Amino acid sequence: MAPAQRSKHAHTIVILLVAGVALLALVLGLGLGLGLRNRNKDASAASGATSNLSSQLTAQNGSHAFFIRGAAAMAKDPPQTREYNFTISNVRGAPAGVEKDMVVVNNIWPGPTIEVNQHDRVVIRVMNRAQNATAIHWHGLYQRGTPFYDGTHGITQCGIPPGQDLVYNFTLGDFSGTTWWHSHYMTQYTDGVTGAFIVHPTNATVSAPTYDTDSLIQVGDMYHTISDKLLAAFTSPSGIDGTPGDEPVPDTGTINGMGQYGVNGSQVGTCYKLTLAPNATHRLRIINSGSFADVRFSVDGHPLTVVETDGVEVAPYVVEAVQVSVAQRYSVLLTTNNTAGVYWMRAVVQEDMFTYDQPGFNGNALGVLQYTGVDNSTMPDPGLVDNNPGTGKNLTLMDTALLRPASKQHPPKATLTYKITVSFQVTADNGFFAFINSTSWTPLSGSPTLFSHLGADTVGANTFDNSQLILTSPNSEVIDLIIDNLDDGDHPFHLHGYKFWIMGTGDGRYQGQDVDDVVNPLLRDTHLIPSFTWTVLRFVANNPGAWAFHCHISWHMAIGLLVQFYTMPTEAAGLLLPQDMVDQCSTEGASARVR
Ligand SMILES: *[C@@H]1O[C@H](CO)[C@@H](O)[C@H](O)[C@H]1NC(C)=O
Ligand SMILES: *[C@@H]1O[C@H](CO)[C@@H](O)[C@H](O)[C@H]1NC(C)=O
Ligand SMILES: *[C@@H]1O[C@H](CO)[C@@H](O)[C@H](O)[C@H]1NC(C)=O
Ligand SMILES: *[C@@H]1O[C@H](CO)[C@@H](O)[C@H](O)[C@H]1NC(C)=O
Ligand SMILES: *[C@@H]1O[C@H](CO)[C@@H](O)[C@H](O)[C@H]1NC(C)=O
Ligand SMILES: *[C@@H]1O[C@H](CO)[C@@H](O)[C@H](O)[C@H]1NC(C)=O
Ligand SMILES: *[C@@H]1O[C@H](CO)[C@@H](O)[C@H](O)[C@H]1NC(C)=O
Ligand SMILES: *[C@@H]1O[C@H](CO)[C@@H](O)[C@H](O)[C@H]1NC(C)=O
Ligand SMILES: *[C@@H]1O[C@H](CO)[C@@H](O)[C@H](O)[C@H]1NC(C)=O
Ligand SMILES: *[C@@H]1O[C@H](CO)[C@@H](O)[C@H](O)[C@H]1NC(C)=O
Ligand SMILES: *[C@@H]1O[C@H](CO)[C@@H](O)[C@H](O)[C@H]1NC(C)=O
Ligand SMILES: *[C@@H]1O[C@H](CO)[C@@H](O)[C@H](O)[C@H]1NC(C)=O
Ligand SMILES: [Cu+2]
Repeated sequence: MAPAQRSKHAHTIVILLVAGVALLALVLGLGLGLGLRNRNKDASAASGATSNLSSQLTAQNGSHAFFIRGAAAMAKDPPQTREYNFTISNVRGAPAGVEKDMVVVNNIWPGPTIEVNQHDRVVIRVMNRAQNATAIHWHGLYQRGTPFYDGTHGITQCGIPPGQDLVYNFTLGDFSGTTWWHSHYMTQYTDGVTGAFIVHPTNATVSAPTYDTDSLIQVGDMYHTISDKLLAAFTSPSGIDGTPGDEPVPDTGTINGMGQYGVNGSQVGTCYKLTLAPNATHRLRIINSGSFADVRFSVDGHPLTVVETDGVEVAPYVVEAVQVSVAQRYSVLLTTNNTAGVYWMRAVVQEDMFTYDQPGFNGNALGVLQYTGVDNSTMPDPGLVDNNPGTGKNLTLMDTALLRPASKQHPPKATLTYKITVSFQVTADNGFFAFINSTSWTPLSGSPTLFSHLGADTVGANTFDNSQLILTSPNSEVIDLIIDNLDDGDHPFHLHGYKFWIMGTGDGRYQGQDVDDVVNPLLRDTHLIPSFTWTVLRFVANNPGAWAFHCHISWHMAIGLLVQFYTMPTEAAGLLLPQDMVDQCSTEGASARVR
């Protein structure tokens, strides 16, 4: 829900930044390897489990923490099991200079990067030392044979209760490319439970891009307030700003956990600095791990060649800026063929969906691309900070409709069609909820779909408990999912367990248009469905399990914008559930709805 109305804050930032730049340059020049988090000067430890992030947070190695080993180095590793320990806790942090409550993994944000080869086994021990329950979703991975490790609270598991652990243990199957992991428990990921997940292909295709370095660019909007409070305000009868349904507007944006914010006339925060060798080709893996807004990423003076979307290699497509919706990923190649120097890197939070002015909002997150050998204290021209892509004169924005898989796609004909509608409504009790048809999803406490087998026996579309709309298909059906977005907002929809082909889109409602003649449609796992449009997505439903299809905007999912597919339920029911997961359901209890 988002009446279009642009707010105008961008210009206030210019003056503020200059001071910040000087400070930043000093800090980086000292070689503290931080760039990472701005240490809070007067951290006031809040209640209970909340601790002092400035003392807890371990600095990753400056910008180099976001370089990954890369495919060539990883190819030398034999197939293996890769183990990770994730400790979740409540902390105070100041990623963009302003202290806030966070929930993070291993005291860092973005959280630890998982980098593996395609056929490796991954074992992640999640130790929940936070105040609330959690569940970690490995976005975009198929979990074939292990749907119970998909990490979706209410669908594939009960939450991991505070104080308890859960080991996720799975192999990668067919997925390779750029993805991420995040909490799938309420709106918890908004508070910082996010990180990158990179899978290198073991059988590289002819079309595979070649590059000299490989690094991560995790971007997103960011809120200074803990998500619970924002959600409560959002769902209150009067809404967060007096209008029910107006989503919380973020405060700022970040690049790899760093951003800037203007406070009382001076800029606080740090810039992420990426140092790259000249005359080389560099792969940047852009991930929008934010909660609400699209982010437009660009690097001054450097065109970007898009080569991957959500783990799918695409035909090279040169743009000045890449627009990334929440939960989407793109790999781009950047050639350092400009004059050796320093350039602004920009992650501009898009304001199209914002419905009110957020005082102090700074959506123009800046980072620095520096050529190796250039003096570390050099900063790009402050006079250029307001040169946002899209407002410049000759910038070419990426048009997602022009993205084409490098390996030509021939989707099979659909054998089963489901149609759903997306809408938002104020209910009789003055609540504001999101609906798929007439169902607004809410997790059933202690009873996730995959464990209760809700809907497993009833092929077709069925609603249970007034809150669970479950679309069940018995065999390897080829499903066309037709979505009519009746809302005035855009929604980045994500399907768990699969990728889908984008068969067709158009204005208004779907009227029976033929979508079978599309040539080489894009395949991905997260797709932005614009306001008042229809979309047809197709997938081969051959992965046993219960899979969420939902809007990835944190606020929208939390108020119910989710439908479930139960595919090959007989096979799913035949899988042995890990006993510790079953036990955690009795801890969660079946007493009350979570919402
Ligand atoms: C937080 O940690 C820093 C560094 O150890 C310390 O200087 C500061 O006093 C601590 N603040 C609180 C409120 O504990
Ligand atoms: C970080 O730097 C330290 C000290 O220079 C080094 O021992 C460590 O291996 C580095 N870690 C990473 C992830 O690069
Ligand atoms: C994870 O933690 C366990 C228990 O503390 C430890 O034995 C193990 O070595 C750790 N694994 C990794 C990969 O850090
Ligand atoms: C998380 O825990 C805190 C403290 O117990 C509580 O106030 C809050 O409502 C909880 N949030 C959720 C989403 O359960
Ligand atoms: C992970 O699963 C494999 C295959 O079932 C099993 O052999 C291994 O012991 C498991 N590892 C852990 C840590 O549970
Ligand atoms: C590797 O990919 C090629 C081309 O896609 C395919 O023909 C071959 O079977 C694959 N090999 C393996 C071991 O997967
Ligand atoms: C900014 O100014 C306001 C009003 O004077 C004050 O309440 C607030 O504490 C100041 N914030 C900072 C970070 O100095
Ligand atoms: C630099 O490389 C890009 C390809 O990434 C190309 O489009 C551009 O024209 C080159 N610029 C110069 C100055 O050679
Ligand atoms: C890149 O290569 C060109 C041609 O070899 C050379 O003139 C230029 O100085 C190099 N640029 C940098 C930054 O090293
Ligand atoms: C810049 O900083 C890096 C490490 O932070 C250091 O290795 C390098 O020598 C410095 N370069 C210059 C030109 O100061
Ligand atoms: C287009 O971009 C080039 C360099 O990227 C710049 O020199 C030129 O002024 C721009 N043209 C316009 C009309 O903005
Ligand atoms: C949802 O509603 C539409 C329009 O009323 C209807 O055509 C469709 O069959 C419904 N879908 C499901 C899954 O019930
Ligand atoms: Cu949405």
